[in-house]
Amino acid sequence: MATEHDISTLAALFAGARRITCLSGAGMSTESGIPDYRSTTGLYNTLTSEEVFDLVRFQRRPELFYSVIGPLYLSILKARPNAGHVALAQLADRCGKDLVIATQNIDGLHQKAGSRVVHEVHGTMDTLSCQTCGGQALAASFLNELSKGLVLRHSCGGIFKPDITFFGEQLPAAAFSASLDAMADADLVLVLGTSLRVYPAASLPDSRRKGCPLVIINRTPTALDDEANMVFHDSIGELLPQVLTRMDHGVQPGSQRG
Ligand code: CNA
Repeated sequence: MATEHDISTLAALFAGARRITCLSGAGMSTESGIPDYRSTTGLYNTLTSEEVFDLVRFQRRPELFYSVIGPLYLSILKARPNAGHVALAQLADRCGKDLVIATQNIDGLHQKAGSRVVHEVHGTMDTLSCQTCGGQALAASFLNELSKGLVLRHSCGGIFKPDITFFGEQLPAAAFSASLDAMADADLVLVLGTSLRVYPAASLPDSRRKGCPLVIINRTPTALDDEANMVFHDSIGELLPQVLTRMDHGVQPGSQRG
């Protein structure tokens, strides 16, 4: 658990930064009711395994993807941002920070919380592309089919694939390159709710400048913990709002090592 002193130190680090770049992962959204992959309650330990997001398997047997993921997809489309998403958005709006978010999440919740600069390095669930004609559609137009776990099809008869990055696909190049630039420009890097096990996204914080402070908030340890200035094995939705409140009460900018 973060102590009062930890919260003050983190608030001072935030207050002293101008350009904050954040890498977020599935743990950012568990408090919105969306399971992550690798926690004990995550998808890989409850519903399915990595192969459901394998591109070749999807192309051969799309029904295996939609029957498992369809109902979950529906709940993600309906999910609301949690206190962590809101606090992060307020770092820009209320605290005037130049905030860039590189997210591995495909749920759109950073944007729904009001964050304006969000690079979706694993794509988005909001849109679908036809594998035959390339036509696009909004996933929200298929709520009924998703709830029944049916394969989504374009009017041409082709199968729709969600615009998320499957294993075996390239990451969206523009989003990844913008994320690399934002890491290199940052004077504070935050890593929030990611096991840092999926590459190349997990390597993004390596592009930060030498000496740029790194803060990790993740319930379980990550491979970057040893490099970080501050590490919190806590809930993002509980910790971040406390840090914002501490900033509101006024902290002296500083960058103590925690
Ligand atoms: P992951 O490997 O499941 O890791 C999530 C991490 O978050 C774990 O280490 C948890 O300990 C931690 N965690 C969970 N809840 C919290 C919390 N409330 N506060 C702090 N830490 C928490 O997921 P990654 O994001 O690292 O893996 C990348 C994958 C997951 C990407 O390809 C995503 O597309 C994919 N994913 C996204 C979503 C989503 O968009 N919401 C959901 C599930 C998976």
